[in-house]
Amino acid sequence: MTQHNKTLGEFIINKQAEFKYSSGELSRLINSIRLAGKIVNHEVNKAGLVDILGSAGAENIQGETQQKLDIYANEVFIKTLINREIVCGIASEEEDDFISIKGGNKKNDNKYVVLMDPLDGSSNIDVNVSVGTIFSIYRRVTPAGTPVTLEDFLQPGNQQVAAGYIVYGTSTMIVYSTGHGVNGFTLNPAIGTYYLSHPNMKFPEKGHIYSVNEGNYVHFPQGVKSYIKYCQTEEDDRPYTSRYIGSLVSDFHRNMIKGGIYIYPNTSKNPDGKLRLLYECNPMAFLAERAGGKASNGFKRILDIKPTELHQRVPFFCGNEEMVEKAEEFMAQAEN
Ligand code: P6P
Repeated sequence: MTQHNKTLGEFIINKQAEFKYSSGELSRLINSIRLAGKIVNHEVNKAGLVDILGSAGAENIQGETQQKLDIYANEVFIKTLINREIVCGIASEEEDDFISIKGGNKKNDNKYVVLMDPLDGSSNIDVNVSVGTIFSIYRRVTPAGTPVTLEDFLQPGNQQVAAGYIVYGTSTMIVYSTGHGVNGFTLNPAIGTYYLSHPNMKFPEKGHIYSVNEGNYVHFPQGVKSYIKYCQTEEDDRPYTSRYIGSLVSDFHRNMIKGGIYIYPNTSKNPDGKLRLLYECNPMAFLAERAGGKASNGFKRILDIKPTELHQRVPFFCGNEEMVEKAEEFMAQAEN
């Protein structure tokens, strides 16, 4: 990557010029996520060296033992967003309830709410496997100047104004969309600057990778079992390759670049699936569709699901449009 690539800051300024009515708040919001990502990246990259590993003992609302980096990342993103006085509300996987935020003038007159999974895949931290931050941005729907309510967070994913992720991997990247195309920026840690490295990201026409935790096979619905057998059958361009990192951001990122499908279905253990609709599935579905892919719960477009709870879970099928549609075919057949 040559250093004359556009920086994220230059890209945001250019993009803002395209939105002539933009107040610049969304740009400032993306910028604050950029900063928080750099701070978290610094800790994630040295996690093996300092005593920040291992569980902090507390449990989050998901009943999962929180890794110390989970808590740290959550605090960094919340503090950065509050300090920049850009959002009027935040919901996080690590927070039982949403947070209402007053602006500098002690009023709730900012217009955006952010939903996030501050450190997805955190169970991989101790084994040095890449993890990520996922974020989703909406305009508030309740009156400006009043405290946000749950209604501002329970919007369908088709109302998102922006979404993205930061992947803390062999290199740190921020990948996001404000609705027109998906762009990836790679951090040059030596100077703390993100450079446009993956412009206009699109799923390849064909995908040959399927990502699912086959250890749960016996608990899968019949449609998923049939689709997995289809992927493994020697016919046409199959068998496909199985790749599953156990970190949604990493599996999604690889599949968007190389072509593939990620599935986390409902199982007898997790009857609604494991992934959370608001701050995992909706933002990834927003990106997938703008990269020419598809995302559903096996039957219905993820972005059209009307949320009913902050931490609700949904089955998740996401990736190449052709692969998701084939999986949906098997799901429909199994229903009939
Ligand atoms: P399992 C991480 O906890 C996560 O939410 C996703 O990032 C990941 O794809 C999935 O859960 C892994 O779950 O049950 O296969 O370990």
